[in-house]
Amino acid sequence: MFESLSGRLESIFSKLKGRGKLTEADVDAAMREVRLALLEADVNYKVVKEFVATLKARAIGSDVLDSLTPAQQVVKIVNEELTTLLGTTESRLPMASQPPTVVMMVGLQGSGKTTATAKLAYHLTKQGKHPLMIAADTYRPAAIDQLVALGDENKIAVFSTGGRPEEIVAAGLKQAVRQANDVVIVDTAGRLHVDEDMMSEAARIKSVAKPHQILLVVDAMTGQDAVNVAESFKERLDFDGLILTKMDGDARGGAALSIRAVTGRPVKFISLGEKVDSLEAFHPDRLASRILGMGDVLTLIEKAQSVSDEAKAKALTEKLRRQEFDLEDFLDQMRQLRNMGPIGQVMKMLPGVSNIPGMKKSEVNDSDIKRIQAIIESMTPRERQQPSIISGSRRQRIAKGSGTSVTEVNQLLKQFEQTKKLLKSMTQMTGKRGRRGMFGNMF
Ligand SMILES: Nc1nc2c(ncn2[C@@H]2O[C@H](COP(=O)(O)OP(=O)(O)OP(=O)(O)O)[C@@H](O)[C@H]2O)c(=O)[nH]1
Ligand SMILES: [Mg+2]
Repeated sequence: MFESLSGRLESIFSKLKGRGKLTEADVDAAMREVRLALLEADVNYKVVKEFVATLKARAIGSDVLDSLTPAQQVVKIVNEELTTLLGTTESRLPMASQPPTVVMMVGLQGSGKTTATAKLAYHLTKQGKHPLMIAADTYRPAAIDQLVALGDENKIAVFSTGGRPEEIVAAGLKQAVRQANDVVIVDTAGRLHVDEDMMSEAARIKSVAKPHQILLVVDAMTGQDAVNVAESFKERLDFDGLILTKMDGDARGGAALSIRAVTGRPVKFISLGEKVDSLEAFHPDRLASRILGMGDVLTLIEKAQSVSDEAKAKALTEKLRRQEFDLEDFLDQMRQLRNMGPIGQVMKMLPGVSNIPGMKKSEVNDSDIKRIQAIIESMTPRERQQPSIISGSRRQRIAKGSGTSVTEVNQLLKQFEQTKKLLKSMTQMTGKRGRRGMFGNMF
């Protein structure tokens, strides 16, 4: 997700940071590069134009250029403006005061509606809701079976019956009331292109379902096509928010960065894979930081919390406080990270990780973890507890013992120090707020 844009922006800003004092011409040149990077990421050209104009107006002011850290100020401004572009605030799914809350999914064929229906339902069950999915796609023969199978697999209620889509929806809503489902998600049929047939069917379903929210599902990999589709849907049907799917395959990010500015509708969720648990709430601020390589620590924490072990968490917080966090804990932590799903995704959320050689992009995999494990297991217990004693000759011995190189051992030790620092600053942060366990729950 956003790999190419992220890489480009990082190199633009590291050049800028290398300069110290900045002139107007420096900022101007950097902004030209930002503009190109965004265009290459397939961001809508009007959006790019406005975005860069805003950035320039803010960055060329004397309070930036004359500040002690002008390059950092520029990055900060870019971060803020990216957040604004993506949507400023987190987009929630509002619940109706009178349940059930009805959500209607619309979108082109193959955009990911049916899977997104199940993912959203799954997401809501994690929040204690009891959703009912209504299979109202009578256009594609296997569509109903697909939703029923997803429901069975994930223990989510599905309503299906014969008849026309609007009849199915009416019957499904009655069932939801009978079964006291608090959320109803209606899966509808897509077509290959925006056409009259699809739009009128969607309108008929809308008039029966009276949805509180219409969510348009678009495939992020289709870039500006997704934006055009969204514009058509807005004209013909209107919708309340977007689900961007296949973000896992979208290295450029053009749709995500343009769609809100173009349609005026917020992105509410992004989907990062085929599995049912791959839907994430959309957080513009976190995504902006991720794009700028500043890491997405909050999402990491949330992911971690879902696989956390309360007892270990307390022990770790305690160790950090006593400054006893050692390489054993580090290894343990790495193993826990592996439990969190696609390891590359998780690691990339840590600030600075993308700068560690060999950890670049999504190359972090199980073999990296195995290497880390081999290196740590080649150390003596004392070395693991007190990494500061690992001298040059010890490093050579450890490299030999683990079948790695001294460089790899050095990298690991550096990464250990960075992690320790990060963890420490985070426990202090949460400690100050007096909230036990925000980060403590992590491991
Ligand atoms: N990699 C990846 N694949 C996805 C994602 N979302 C959906 N898919 C895949 O995209 C394909 C189409 O998804 P569906 O949910 O069936 O699409 P649909 O919009 O319901 O399609 P129709 O019912 O034909 O209109 C499936 O193979 C999904 O597994 C995602 O976020 N990432
Ligand atoms: Mg479908």
